[in-house]
Amino acid sequence: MALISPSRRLRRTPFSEGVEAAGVKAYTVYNHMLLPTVFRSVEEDYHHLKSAVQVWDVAVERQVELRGPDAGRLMQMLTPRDLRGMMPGQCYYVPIVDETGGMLNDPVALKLAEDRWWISIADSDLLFWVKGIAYGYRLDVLVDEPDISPLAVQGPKSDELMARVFGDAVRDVKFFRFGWFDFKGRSMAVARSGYSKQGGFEIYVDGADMGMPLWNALMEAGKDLDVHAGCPNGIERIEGGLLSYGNDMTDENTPHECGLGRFCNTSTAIGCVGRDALLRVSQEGPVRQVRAIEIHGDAVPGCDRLWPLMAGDRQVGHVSSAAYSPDFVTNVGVGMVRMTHWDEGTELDVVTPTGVQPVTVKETFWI
Ligand code: THG
Repeated sequence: MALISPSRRLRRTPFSEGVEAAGVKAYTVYNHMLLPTVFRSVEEDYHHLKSAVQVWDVAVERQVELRGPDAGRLMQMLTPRDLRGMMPGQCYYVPIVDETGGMLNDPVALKLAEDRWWISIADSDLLFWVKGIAYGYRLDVLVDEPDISPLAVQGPKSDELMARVFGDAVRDVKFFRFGWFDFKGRSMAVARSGYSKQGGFEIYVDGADMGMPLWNALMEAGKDLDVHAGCPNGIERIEGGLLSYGNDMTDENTPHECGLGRFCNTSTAIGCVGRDALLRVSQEGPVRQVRAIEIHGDAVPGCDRLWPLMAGDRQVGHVSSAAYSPDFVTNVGVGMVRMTHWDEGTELDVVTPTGVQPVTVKETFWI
């Protein structure tokens, strides 16, 4: 593939210098920013993520900040997940839908205070939608993108590394909770979360000037833990069933089709956009849904377009992400499958650019 020309529109991050020094081999574009995808090789990165600890530049997880008296009301307008029980210090995975119930983003929301929230977004320009709703409803709330850049620490040795830099108290942070921790005199939110199933933290680095000092401190403190620069891993995240907005779902899909019905409380999320549309789908249920797809045979190429799923000569869905898994010794995939063919064990064929391969539909992902 040709190179991407650098320019101001393709934003660097506060950690880009460290990422380059670590020998990044490939990037993707996410929220108009560079997101590393490979350091040593996708497979080497995968084994290392599962056995050691990695530091990830996930500054592309931009924050949409809501601040002011109507912040809570606006947040509840944005998502069908009921936020009434959410306390400051909690993170919620929240589907964001449009007026038709179509997915606009699948961020992590952080409640900092009753009147202050961060929405840690996936790859779509959610800021415009949020500003539009705030303005259209004349809400008393400020909506902007603050100078906050998440840095993830992921892998089985994350607790040890984080304790060395932030102190032992960081070990007590529970899954999808965050606390405030000091780094060089700056207070930062540190959550137990991240886009892998290997455990770890996300540090919401406050101020671009703190990027490289924190990156370097983590690399220095973790030398004997074999810390290395890493990034969301394309194999591991499929094994774990972590969905990728724009790849595995778009605004053509409802949360229920994405398997995110458990994060929707359509009857109690009063005032949320898309509620009427979702009330219908939550009662009737979706007619197609995300499934784990095991692809038999040779290692598949990268998936950069939808691959049709066929039952004989009838298309019954598609595969949207796939990779060869060294640990499960098979190809793992994410697909969207029609109700008639979504049961565990259903055998279908997938049409990849390199040929037709048999697949099995699975009820659950690998990890
Ligand atoms: N962390 C933060 N922001 C993010 C991501 C992240 N923004 C972009 C992208 N990732 C958003 N998508 C996801 C997808 C899955 C999860 C988080 C964000 C996730 N899911 C867990 C799971 O499915 O096992 C837990 C969900 C739960 O039980 O609440 O973590 O990674 N800051």
